[in-house]
Amino acid sequence: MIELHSWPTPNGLKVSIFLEEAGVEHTIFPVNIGKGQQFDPHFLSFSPNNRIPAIRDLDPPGGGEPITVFESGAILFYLARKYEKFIPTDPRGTMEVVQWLMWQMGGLGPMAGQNHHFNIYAPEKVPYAINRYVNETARLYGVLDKRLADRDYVAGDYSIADMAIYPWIVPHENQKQNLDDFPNVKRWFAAVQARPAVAKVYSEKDALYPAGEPQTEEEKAKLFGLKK
Ligand SMILES: N[C@@H](CCC(=O)N[C@@H](CS)C(=O)NCC(=O)O)C(=O)O
Repeated sequence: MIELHSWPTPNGLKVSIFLEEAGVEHTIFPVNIGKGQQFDPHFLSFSPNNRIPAIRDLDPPGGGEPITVFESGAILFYLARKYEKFIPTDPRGTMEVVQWLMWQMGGLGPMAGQNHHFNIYAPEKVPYAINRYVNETARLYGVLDKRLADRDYVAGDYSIADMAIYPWIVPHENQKQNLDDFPNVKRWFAAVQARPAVAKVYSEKDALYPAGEPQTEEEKAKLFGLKK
């Protein structure tokens, strides 16, 4: 049994996509990051960066104590290896997937995340920051578009690299990106979106993660690191 400690953000949903695609039995433990639940001592004991998602594998390969994993890319890699799905086993194929997984983790995720922050959440509009992150997001979409020019998926067959990237393309409008400018990304996006497992994750997320009470100003300040 896999425990998924998560919230329906791009980094959280990529793990849900894997679990759904692979048909892995799991239990969701919502961690409402708007309400500060990422600072709960139990969650921090296996997710020391106070960020979702994290997993606990109660039946780890080889037995013994549960294996815990934080960082969504590491989680996808762990699950893909454990269930031998959505990552090739040969070194060349493995590294094709890992490179693009790392590209998402180190590039697209952080840049699009800052793009969201300065476009949507920042209390003041800072044109320099908005332009920087919108332009960098566009550059990364261009890299992805080029990569997809002569292949259906990012790294050979549909893999954990596609699962990691897709949730970060879903909010393209918030990121001030037009998919018509990236025709290969647009085609790929439609193909991933049409997968039954992906559609299921997105249609069920609101019911699985109840929003609860509205966020207070204090909780908001804590989430954005303005208050300890
Ligand atoms: N590199 C991390 C990033 C995780 C991350 O930033 N998670 C966000 C939600 S998408 C979070 O938990 N934020 C809570 C906070 O900032 O306190 C990963 O991919 O797992």
